[in-house]
Amino acid sequence: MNAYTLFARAFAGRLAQPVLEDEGGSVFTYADLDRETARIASYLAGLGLRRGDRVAAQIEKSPQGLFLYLATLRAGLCFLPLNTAYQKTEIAYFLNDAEPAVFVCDPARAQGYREIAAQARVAHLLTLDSRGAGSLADGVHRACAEFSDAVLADDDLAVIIYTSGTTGRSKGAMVTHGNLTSNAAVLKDSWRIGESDVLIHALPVFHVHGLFVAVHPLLLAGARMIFLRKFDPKAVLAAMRRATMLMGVPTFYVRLLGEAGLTLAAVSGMRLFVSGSAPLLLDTFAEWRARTGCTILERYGMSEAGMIASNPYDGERRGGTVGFALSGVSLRVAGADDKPLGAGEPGAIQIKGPNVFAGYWRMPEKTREEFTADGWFRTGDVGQWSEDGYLSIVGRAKDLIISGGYNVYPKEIELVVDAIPGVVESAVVGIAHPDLGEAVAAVVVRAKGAALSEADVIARVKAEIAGFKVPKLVRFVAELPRNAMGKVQKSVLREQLGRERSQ
Ligand code: MCA
Ligand code: AMP
Repeated sequence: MNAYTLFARAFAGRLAQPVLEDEGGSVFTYADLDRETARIASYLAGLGLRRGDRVAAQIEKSPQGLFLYLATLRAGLCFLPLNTAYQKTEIAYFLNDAEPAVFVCDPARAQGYREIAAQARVAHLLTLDSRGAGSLADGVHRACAEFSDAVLADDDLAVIIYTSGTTGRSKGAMVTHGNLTSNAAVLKDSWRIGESDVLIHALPVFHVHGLFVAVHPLLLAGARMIFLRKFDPKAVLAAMRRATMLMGVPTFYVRLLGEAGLTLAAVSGMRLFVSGSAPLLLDTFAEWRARTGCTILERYGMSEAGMIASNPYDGERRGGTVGFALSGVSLRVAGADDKPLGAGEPGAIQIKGPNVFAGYWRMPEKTREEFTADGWFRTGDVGQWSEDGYLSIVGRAKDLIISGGYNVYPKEIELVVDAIPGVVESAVVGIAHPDLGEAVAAVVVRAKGAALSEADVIARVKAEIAGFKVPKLVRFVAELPRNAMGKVQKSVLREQLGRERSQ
């Protein structure tokens, strides 16, 4: 069914209660949310949009931005959230690939995007700023405040989330209403989310973590969010006085541990800390427990499957593991022949369930490759069971760097670095980083006589692509280490860079 309809039925008895409080202290009730999403849905329908049409959005975090997303669910449109760090060439790719009918961006960027939006035949270029103002808001203002939700089936498309690929070309993961509703219900129950909960929402809302995990189960429970524009450890710490839950990437917890104010007393009202999107280091897990008396609950997910596994709410939350498969999700750790392995044997994590996406947008071949012959989705992560059934993520089969919870595919960065005049070739690897977990590093072979510095490479990449993808470190070598097959040995580079940093 329509995911919004499910949420609305759940909060129908709580319309006068607050759902969201923003940084300026404005409070929105469930009735406000229902009315504003109806207005936006009416407005979009009035533009002539039809079921399944894409609505792309690269907007700053705001309550109105969240309402825009929920309105697209109501109207049976397909939402396409885009990282605010993306630059013009990155945005042009998404617009051309997804062919949205509407693109909503920050007013300050609209002029710069006009040409690429026209080239991609986007019918409506609208704006929305961090205070909820812009041409979208102007249009919505006059729209009808009542809207009948589109009647949808579980397999109807709700969202396309772009994830980078090993070839450097991003793939759009098609997420259905059924994916959203099944995951929302399971998380609400697994983490015991109830109407008295108050979540500190400090995540970006263009990824699964901030847009789905930190919103849907709360709506289903009739709970409340303190909506912070971005993560700031001091603001999060202050919000803990009025909150019960926090969801974050490991970097949130690392940075909060750097705050002297993080004490037993500061967290006394908090009942749950959830971490995910990247591995939580055992040191962080242990230090958090020592400082706060609370045990972080680590869970595991991905854009293609929402949440997959979680440590238990009751029972032992074990550091270095992601617990058990969530209810309704089947999970196996498989060998090279796709046959399940037993405890202690590392293998490919494969999954099945109502949370698994419908495939990659207009990439049927790629979709087929990512599923086994017997229908299991290959996550690209390497896992291992403990004797008593806890799952640990012990590596990645995919060449992926996760920096502060953002995914970076080395190939994409290598293509940009290789295009810099004076570069012969490059290899991009992830190196351990105390704050971000992993940081992007580039190893570059310069052309003879080229006077290219580390700062030059960084500046050139920064001019082209999102800041979180830019190498934090660049090293020059005479040649890249290769194996007998001619493949660059990234493990050798990682080792060399690791040694250099520990000296
Ligand atoms: C910002 N910068 C980064 C990152 N974020 N560099 C590397 N990695 C990052 N993650 C750079 C900027 O380009 C900028 O560079 C400088 O840091 C300061 O930018 P600012 O925006 O102020 O950064 P910040 O506020 O310190 O952000 C760090 C952050 C943020 C709070 C950790 O990255 C964040 O909110 N991450 C959460 C990501 C997330 O939600 N992932 C979920 C994906 P310069 O100064 O050079 O310009 S969903 C997922 O993975 C699955 C489904 C799952 O399981 O959840
Ligand atoms: P994304 O493509 O942004 O959805 O990122 C999904 C990837 O994040 C997964 O395939 C994992 O590699 C990683 N991930 C998510 N949660 C965890 C976790 N708790 N521990 C380790 N890796 C994780």
